Amino acid sequence: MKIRRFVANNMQEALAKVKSVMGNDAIILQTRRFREGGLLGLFGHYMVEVTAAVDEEVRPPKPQANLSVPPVNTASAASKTGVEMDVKKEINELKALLGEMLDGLENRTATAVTYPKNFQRIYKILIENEVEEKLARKIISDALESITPSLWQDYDEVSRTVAKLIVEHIRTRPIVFKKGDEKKRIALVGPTGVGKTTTIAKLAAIFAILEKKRVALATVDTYRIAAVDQLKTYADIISVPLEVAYTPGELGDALKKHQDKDLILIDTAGRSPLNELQMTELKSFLEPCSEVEIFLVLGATTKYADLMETVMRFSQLPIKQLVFTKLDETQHYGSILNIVSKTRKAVAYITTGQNVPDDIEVPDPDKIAKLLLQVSKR
Ligand SMILES: Nc1nc2c(ncn2[C@@H]2O[C@H](COP(=O)(O)OP(=O)(O)OP(=O)(O)O)[C@@H](O)[C@H]2O)c(=O)[nH]1
Ligand SMILES: [Mg+2]
Repeated sequence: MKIRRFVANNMQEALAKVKSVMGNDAIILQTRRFREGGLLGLFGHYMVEVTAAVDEEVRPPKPQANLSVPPVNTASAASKTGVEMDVKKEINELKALLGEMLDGLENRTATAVTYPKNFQRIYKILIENEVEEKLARKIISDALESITPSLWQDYDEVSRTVAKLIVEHIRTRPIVFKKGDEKKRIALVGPTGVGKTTTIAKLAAIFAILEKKRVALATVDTYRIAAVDQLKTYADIISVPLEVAYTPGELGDALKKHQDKDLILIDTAGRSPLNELQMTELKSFLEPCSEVEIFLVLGATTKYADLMETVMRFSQLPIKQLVFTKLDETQHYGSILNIVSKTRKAVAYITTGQNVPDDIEVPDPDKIAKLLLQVSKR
């Protein structure tokens, strides 16, 4: 880790210097305002000092053409004294800085960085809510940059700004019929047991009953009798047809048979993202159907690393949107933010329980941001 201090006339200038020398990954460790010039500390003007750090392997500082130091003329007593004083001053400043940083270290809990108070508090909440460390730092650094230092003491202002930055990461795109004659074919894919079939039942009920669309269901999950039965039960209750496709050809036939329908929802068998054979088979069903949009269903309770692995494996398919299930089973919504910011995919729906059709919502980015800024009840 490389640590450097930057002095400038104002915060914007100082942060611009940090960015240009240390890059976007730099972390602000410390900021301070001090009076320079004047007499006995009076009548000077304020300067801003920012101490920033960056992982050396991330981006080494660019060589600065104008930073070459003129050779010191050791023969000149006057200039030697000047240099000595400068060095002493520098050492004293570094000592003071080190002291402050060590204080910060003692106050630290699980976090590795110290930001100004309110930012540090919010950073900690984000980490507790399982926002990935790098993303949390980026959000906090962006917030530091966009709030004028005079408002840094205002917790609500900092929290509002961070919420706005979080919201920018979350795009939502539910199923919407823009034109009257628009047709949608949607397949839900995802790991075993995340809630694909239940979500299909919820969507079928909403569109068939509430939105009065013509809906059909199809399933390619034919490995277990129970899987077909589960969907058949929902299809009967909602009064929509269900097609069971044992081969890719049969899925094509089912889509053709129901070409008059506004919406066809296709259920698939839970696939272990680690099983290549299962993935290849799933691909063989969906690849020939170019009109089918694929939604990847992810459990909000799944560990971030496993979610990333799942997203990576399922990227063999053209994933259009994401669905997050089981939000009712977690208080830590960080993984949603982590995944959407990494994949840049929109979220179509979130589900919040087992009740069909009630427990499904179009995500509200403001609500997610608010939840992410709440102190965990754990
Ligand atoms: N708490 C909670 N449970 C849910 C939610 N969605 C689905 N479930 C439950 O999760 C379990 C599995 O749901 P399914 O819909 O069968 O999951 P699936 O992805 O189709 O499973 P496979 O077909 O076996 O891969 C069931 O007990 C559902 O009731 C949700 O939002 N919250
Ligand atoms: Mg299922």
